[in-house]
Amino acid sequence: MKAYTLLSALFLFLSFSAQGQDAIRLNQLGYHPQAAKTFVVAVPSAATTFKVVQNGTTVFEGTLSEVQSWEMAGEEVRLGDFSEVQTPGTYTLQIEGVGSSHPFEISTKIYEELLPASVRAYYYLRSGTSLPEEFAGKWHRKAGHPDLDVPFHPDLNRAGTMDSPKGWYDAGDYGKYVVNGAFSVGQLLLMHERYPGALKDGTMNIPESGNGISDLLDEIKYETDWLLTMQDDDGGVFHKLTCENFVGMVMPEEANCERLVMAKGVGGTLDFAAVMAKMHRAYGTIDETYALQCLEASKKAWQWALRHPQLEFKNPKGVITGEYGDNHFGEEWFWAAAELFRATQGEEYLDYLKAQELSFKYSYGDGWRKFMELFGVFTLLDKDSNLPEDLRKTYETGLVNLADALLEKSKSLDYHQAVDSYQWGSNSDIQNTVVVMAEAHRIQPKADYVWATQSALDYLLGKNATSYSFITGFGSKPPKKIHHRPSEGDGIEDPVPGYVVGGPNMDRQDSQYVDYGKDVTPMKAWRDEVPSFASNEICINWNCPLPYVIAFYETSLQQLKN
Ligand code: 9MR
Repeated sequence: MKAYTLLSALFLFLSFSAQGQDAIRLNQLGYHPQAAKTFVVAVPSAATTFKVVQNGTTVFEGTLSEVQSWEMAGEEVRLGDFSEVQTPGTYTLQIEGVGSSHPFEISTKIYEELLPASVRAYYYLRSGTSLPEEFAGKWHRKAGHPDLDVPFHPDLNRAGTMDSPKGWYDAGDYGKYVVNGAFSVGQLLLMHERYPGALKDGTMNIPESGNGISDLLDEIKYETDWLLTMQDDDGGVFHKLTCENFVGMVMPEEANCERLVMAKGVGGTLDFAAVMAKMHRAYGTIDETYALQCLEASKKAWQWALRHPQLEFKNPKGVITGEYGDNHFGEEWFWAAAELFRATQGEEYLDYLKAQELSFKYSYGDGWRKFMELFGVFTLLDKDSNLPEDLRKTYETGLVNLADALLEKSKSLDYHQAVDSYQWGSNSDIQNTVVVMAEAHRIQPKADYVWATQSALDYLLGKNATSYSFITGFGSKPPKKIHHRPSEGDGIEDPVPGYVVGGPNMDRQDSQYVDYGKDVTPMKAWRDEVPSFASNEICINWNCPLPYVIAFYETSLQQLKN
């Protein structure tokens, strides 16, 4: 009887603390001492106050806001702020009738591990190589997909085969797609340009660590080496290398469906042109031969695009792996012209830029199709880009206006994110809205851009409508059941760390396999379930803003302090 009473008391205690941990939404990693420290209580009790507690002692008492109704989240919430607490240490929040939050840190080292992990995540996606334990820890694995002698899809009517080794797997699947590979390389190179010292040699424990070159650049080169193989002799770039269909949730070496090289398209070719010109700049002083090879490849791709300005890639009949399809190439033309102009100062590229009118709109969903126009702007607004003054003014105004519009939006929307449409990969939209603000900050610094960036990080790490951290291996309640073949196939409980999952997706294209419940709201349309390819997959273009966002946040927070 006694044991029974004790057990039920323990059960009550555990469910009470689980309730508090689910209801109190905060950054599960914690906060920098001088950060804005805000949280949300999603099951408002009558309580109007909260406590910050350390080792059983209350160090701060604060007042909760009035109840607010958040429609996209589908919640009644109260908000709290304990920015005044600045002493490093481990704390919890406590609210009467609700319970206790996850423990969190106040520390200057909050993002110390996540920054390199967000790029090491690409190492784990390397195709065509084994991942030895020395680098991959418990997620070590055999090599898969050497991608030598790969045949062409029958629609190409082309005899022979092609060698196309290396590169990263795109996502939870084992395909390699030029559009998304180039997009991700472009954003990682932006990180390298802005914060060249953030991931220097030796910071990521990858096989190239110790070679005297930034680990970030080494990881990027694993992908650009592959991208270069995808260029045909005429300059056009094959769109993808995948099987016709997706395989089961098995390890790379067991995923043995026939891989095929698919047709060329102008979208992928222009993305390729853009990143090769960017890589040329990044590698100029490191490896001149490689840098020149990249520039030549870029120019050749541009010339091919001029000859095929409308050639759209479409999945051949019977192929259902990712399409990365597009039929509007304005953004890709602009990005390629911007990078080629920056790399060569060529008049023909400048003429092209002059003729373009940009929209300066943020389009939600499918960032890999739409965001590159802004990549072009970011590149052109660097001081040494030699951009004519009138164009510079136009781009600066467009960018700052867009950033301010997003900032305003973020103040009024649920969980203070500048996103009003939660689509496939919404966690990348959350990040890219603040990338826009971070780039605007270079022109017109504003503390609010920094706080919005922190708010995006808070969201990704637990201050959101699901109460989960959206990054594998980080936070007290991270996703465990991601749609990622090696994480499922390796038999190891913890998924491979450092991945941002797709996030809430109101379109729920996987609802045939996943029960989202009745009347699920946009910000809750996420499930930690392996079959949820539309909300819980991981993908190279969703991780690439993260190192930049962290580096921007940390650097500018430091500047605010000084
Ligand atoms: O991220 C892509 C998303 O924007 C598209 O709406 C979706 C459907 O076309 O495809 C997503 O990309 C997937 C790709 O097609 C195949 N590899 C996994 C990608 C992430 O889910």
